[in-house]
Amino acid sequence: MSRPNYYVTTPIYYVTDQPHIGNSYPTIAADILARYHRQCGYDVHFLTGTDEHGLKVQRAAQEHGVTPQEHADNVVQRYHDAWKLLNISHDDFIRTTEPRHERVVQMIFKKLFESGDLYLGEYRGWYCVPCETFLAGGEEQKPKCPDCGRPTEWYSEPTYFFRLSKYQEPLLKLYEEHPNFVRPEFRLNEVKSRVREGLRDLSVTRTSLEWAVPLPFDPKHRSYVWIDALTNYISAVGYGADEEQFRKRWPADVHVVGKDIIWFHAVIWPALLMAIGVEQPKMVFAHGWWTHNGKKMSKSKGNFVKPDEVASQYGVDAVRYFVMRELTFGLDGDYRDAAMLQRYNSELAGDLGNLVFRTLSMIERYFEGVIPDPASEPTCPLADGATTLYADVNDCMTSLQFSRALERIWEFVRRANTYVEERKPWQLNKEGAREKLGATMYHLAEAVRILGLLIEPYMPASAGAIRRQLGLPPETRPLQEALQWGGLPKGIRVQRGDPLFPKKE
Ligand code: ME8
Repeated sequence: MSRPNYYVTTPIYYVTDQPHIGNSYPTIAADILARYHRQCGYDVHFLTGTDEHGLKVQRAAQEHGVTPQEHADNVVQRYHDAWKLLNISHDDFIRTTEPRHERVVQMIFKKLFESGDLYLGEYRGWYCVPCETFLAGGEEQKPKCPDCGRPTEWYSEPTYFFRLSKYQEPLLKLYEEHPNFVRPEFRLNEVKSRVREGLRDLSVTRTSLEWAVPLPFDPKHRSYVWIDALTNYISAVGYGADEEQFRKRWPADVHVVGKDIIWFHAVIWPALLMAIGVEQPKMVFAHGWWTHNGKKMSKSKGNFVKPDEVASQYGVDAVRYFVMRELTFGLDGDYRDAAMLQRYNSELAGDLGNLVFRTLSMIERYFEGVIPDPASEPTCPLADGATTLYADVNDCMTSLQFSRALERIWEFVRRANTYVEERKPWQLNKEGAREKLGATMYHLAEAVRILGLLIEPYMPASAGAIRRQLGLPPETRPLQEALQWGGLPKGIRVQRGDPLFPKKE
């Protein structure tokens, strides 16, 4: 039987920026979705990449005295290094300067032109270079960019327009028929009300831009960076080149994006797909924005939270855990150094680390490291908890409620720690109640095994350490089956390691 497919994407990051906690956030979220779906038996395709064209890159390269391609080649390496450090398991990394991508951008422009959805006109207006967005308003207005507040530049030149106005009704129908298309719901409502106000045709080419994909039928004109960028989601999976791969992968299950780029993904992208006759992705999920100790992160303030710096202090898994646990995915929040330390010490070192360490220590102490037979008590109160846990976690994962999933998993961690206090293995040992002690230790080890599986998408390295300490081979069964209570074989030898999360000051 063939496995179901799952295709998840991140935004492709500008090579004018570099990795920080903000752009690591959607990447970690997408990684968790990819890992979870692999665990559940899906054939997963996880795409990330870099956005390498546009005026911003052209200018950054000039400043550094290199060609735009050289500039992109330098910066892309920082993303590769960061994703490696953060244990990101992408299946593909697309760069918009690759021929496999540029070909598709050109093909799309040709298609749009032939169908009449692209026409030549005159663009006059204001352009925000850092945000790569065009603004309405006459020449006398000199508007500031509504997103970043910086001054804009005046442009006037012939341009091709994409007939976005034609898609107002079809888009509203799409949102009506597929309310999951944009999540969270409040973002969908914002998008709907803006679309209801009306859509203007979109200027999608520039003659003044050198560092962009030329139109095949009019090469003086080059692609506006957003049409180029959005196309990555289909060019990377064979659109127009490998029909079999494209049919297998598309539509995407979820595009994870920041709230700043929801308009492009919830309006322009679906309109473009309608225009070229391609099926819509199933979901665009917009996450919120991080500040740092209450302040917006920016180059001028130099206050970016750097994942490598936090990881060198707490470990990679703790970074992944913290960003997913701290914020409700979809809402804004603040990265506070004190909150990181607090969650690390109480939830990772105190709750989970302690449970794993004491369980394995007691099995070594009381049973020479061999998992005992639970025959005298084949079930225990933890078993019921584990059954409902899977259903809850699965609901959370399919609706991208990462923080809630972790909260549920930690209820189980705490329940298992309470079980230790209730059963008092040290006392059972003193009393010589071997069977009861054996059952207790088996059930605790089983709880640890199950926790290892459930935290795997979030903290893959710690999950691997738990599995190895329990003496288990890599899990090959689909998650739901692997989570069945009693899956831990008796008689295997455990090997306690160092504490997973040593306490920090
Ligand atoms: O917009 N908090 O690329 P980009 C949370 N190339 N998320 C943040 C963040 C913060 N402080 N800062 C950045 C682009 N992000 C385009 C995308 S997609 C076809 C093209 C995240 O390098 C957030 O997800 O500016 C945002 O959408 C993404 O980084 C933008 O990265």
